Parts: sequence; structure tokens; C-alpha cells
Amino acid sequence: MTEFERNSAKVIADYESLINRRNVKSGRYNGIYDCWKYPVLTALHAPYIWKYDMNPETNPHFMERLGINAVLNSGAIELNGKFYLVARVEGSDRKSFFAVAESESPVDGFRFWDFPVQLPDTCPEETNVYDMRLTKHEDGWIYGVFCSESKDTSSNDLSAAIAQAGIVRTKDLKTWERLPNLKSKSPQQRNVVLHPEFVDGKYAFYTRPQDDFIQTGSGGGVCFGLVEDITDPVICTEEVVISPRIYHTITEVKNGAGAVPIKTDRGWIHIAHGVRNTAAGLRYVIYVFATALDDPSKLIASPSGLFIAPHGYERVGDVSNVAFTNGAIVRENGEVYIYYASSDTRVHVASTTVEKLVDYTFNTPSDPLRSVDCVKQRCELISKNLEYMKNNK
Ligand code: M1P
Repeated sequence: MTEFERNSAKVIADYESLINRRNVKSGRYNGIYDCWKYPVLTALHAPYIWKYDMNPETNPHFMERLGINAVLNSGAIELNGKFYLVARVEGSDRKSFFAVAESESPVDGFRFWDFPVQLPDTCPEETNVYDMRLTKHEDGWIYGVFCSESKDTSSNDLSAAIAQAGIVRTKDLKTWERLPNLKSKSPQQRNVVLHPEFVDGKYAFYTRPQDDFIQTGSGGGVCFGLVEDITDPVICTEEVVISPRIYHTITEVKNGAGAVPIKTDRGWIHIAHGVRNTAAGLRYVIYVFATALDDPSKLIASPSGLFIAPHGYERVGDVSNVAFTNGAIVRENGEVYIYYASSDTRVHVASTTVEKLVDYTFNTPSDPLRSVDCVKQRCELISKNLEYMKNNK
């Protein structure tokens, strides 16, 4: 057996056993959602035909020719009973691209299609693309809104970049039409999400204005704005803050919309991310808030604190201490699958139901913002529990 035959056989066998591995619940309990043990996508889920030259004559050592560094932040959608993740795949050259992974199951078996998404090249200055949110819109299209990153040529800083919201649309995840980037008053935008329904007859966007590529500066949080014409997407209303950054909370440094909001009887439930600073650097966690059904820009519930934090090995990766989501699937039977990436390296799934999400969102007390009041809040819970337990021995 040649080196090529031996090594290629192992790579193919390992790949198939990874894709076919069944997932199991991790056993971590909080009553709100179940975490699943194995990541649903990692760099190792990238097909070998993306990386190796499969011809023994030109690749006798069976070397990787184009490496994959990470698979992270994925949009998610269910179509015709199948589950699709449109993941951010980062090559070992640091450039990200989108690729569709398909499965019959929401928790395992995701296999990438042979070819990554080949976006129409309408934006010559664009260097990098990432973090697509997939919105099944009531106009009949599936929209992908993503970060389009270009070099900031007005700056002497080699790393200076500009983030904008790119927009594509598709009916089948195969053919993608590129629309112009979203225009707003903010110099930069990231973490932009399209609302699935028209609001006042217009397209509604959750935005995250920012002064700088990394720092949001004067950007006050997750905002909301309307667009008249999706083929000429200009925010025509004032961008109003709907989930603000708040001192000494999980959103102090910045926050951003995540999955497309979930419509429930009680309101739109948003699964977003918040960022705080620590001596060890930024910490990204996932949090939840709700807005009104008749006015998705009106905050109506703000459960206190974080919803999902990076746990155990999830805390380590290319950008450590990060839990980030940009996709969730809500099934007709009420099951909810939240796809989140850990530390910009791999994609996990947590599962819950609409009923539990509503309970969590509307029955978790909000953050009283001061330690003394947090203690009061906890003491109230303890007292009620002791009373209840005494009377129900
Ligand atoms: O590295 C963590 C995340 O950083 C960015 O999020 P934000 O704009 O809120 O800082 C995004 O680039 C995201 O891709 C990344 O996971």
C-alpha cells in the first residue's frame, strides 16, 4: 500500500465516522435547554475534497493543499423537512466563506455540500464575508444578511477595516442574488438581522451601529430601522435602540442581534449576544430579550443575565471565551434548536421548546443592576422556597 493510499483511506474513514456519529444530550441541566455533547460542525467536518488533492500523481504524500481553520457562526433554516446550516468557514488563509451543511436531523449528521456558496462578486473592495443570518421572509425569499468586510483605505493602520451588512437572497440556498449592501447613517454595521415580516409595509432590520470595526463607540446597542425597498436598502427611519448596552451587565461593551426573532403568543423572542470586558479580554455570552408583537421595536421583557455561556472546552479556541449565535430553527411542533459557536472555532446545538423559551423570557426576573438589589431578589426567591417547602413537606 502506498503512503497516499494509506493516508487517504484513513482521512476518508475518519471523516465518514465523524459525520455519522450520533449526538447525545450532554446531561448539563438548567431546565431551560439541553446542550448536546458533540459539536454539530467543526473544521474536521470540511470535506476532504476541499482540502486535499485526491490525485496520487500530483499529491503522493496526500498533503492538505488548502487547509480549513475553523467552522463557526452559522445561519440555520429548515426547508422541506431537512435542516440546513449556512456556516462561516474560515480557511487557513484567514478568509471566511459560506458553505451549506445539510442533515435529516437537527442535532447531528451535518454534511457540507460539495461546493461552498459562490457569492456574486459585486463588491470589489470586499475582502472577507461572515456570519450569515437566514430569514425566511413573508415576501417569499430567503434572505442572507452577513458582514461584508473591506479594508479602510482612509487609515494608515494596516488592520483598519470597515464592516457593512451585505444582503443576498435565494429560494433554494443554491442560487444567490446579491443586493446592494445596507445603507444607514452609521459608518459601520455588523450583526444585522432581517425581521421575517413586514412592519408598516416595510422591511425591518435589527442593526448594530458602530463607529469603528471592533468598538461600537457611540453605538448604543441593538437597534431597529425600516427599509422601503429591499433592492435599494436604505434605512429610512431613525435607528432606535431596542436592547441597550448597560453598565456592569453582560452587554456593557457591546451587543448584537443573533438568530432571527422567534414569533410567540407573547412577543418576538430575540436570542442575541452581549459582550463585557475582563482582565482576560472580552467575554461573549448569549442572552435573550423580547419585543412586542404589534411593535417589534418595543422591548417588553429582559430576563436577567446570560442565557448561554461558553462552558468547559467551549471556552478555548481562536477567540477564547466566546459564545455566539446567528441561527436557530423553530419547528412546527414547537421544538427550538439554537446553533451557537464557541470561541470562534466550532458550532454546537442547544435544544428547547417555544413553551420553555416563553417561560424563561417572561418569568425570569430582570437585572436589578446593583449587587444590593440582586441579593434582595435572590433572598425573595429563597424565602418563597423555604416557605413553600415548609408547607409542602
Ligand atoms: O470574535 C467574537 C465575535 O466578534 C464579532 O462580534 P461583534 O461584532 O459583536 O464583536 C463577530 O465578528 C463574530 O463573528 C465573532 O464571533
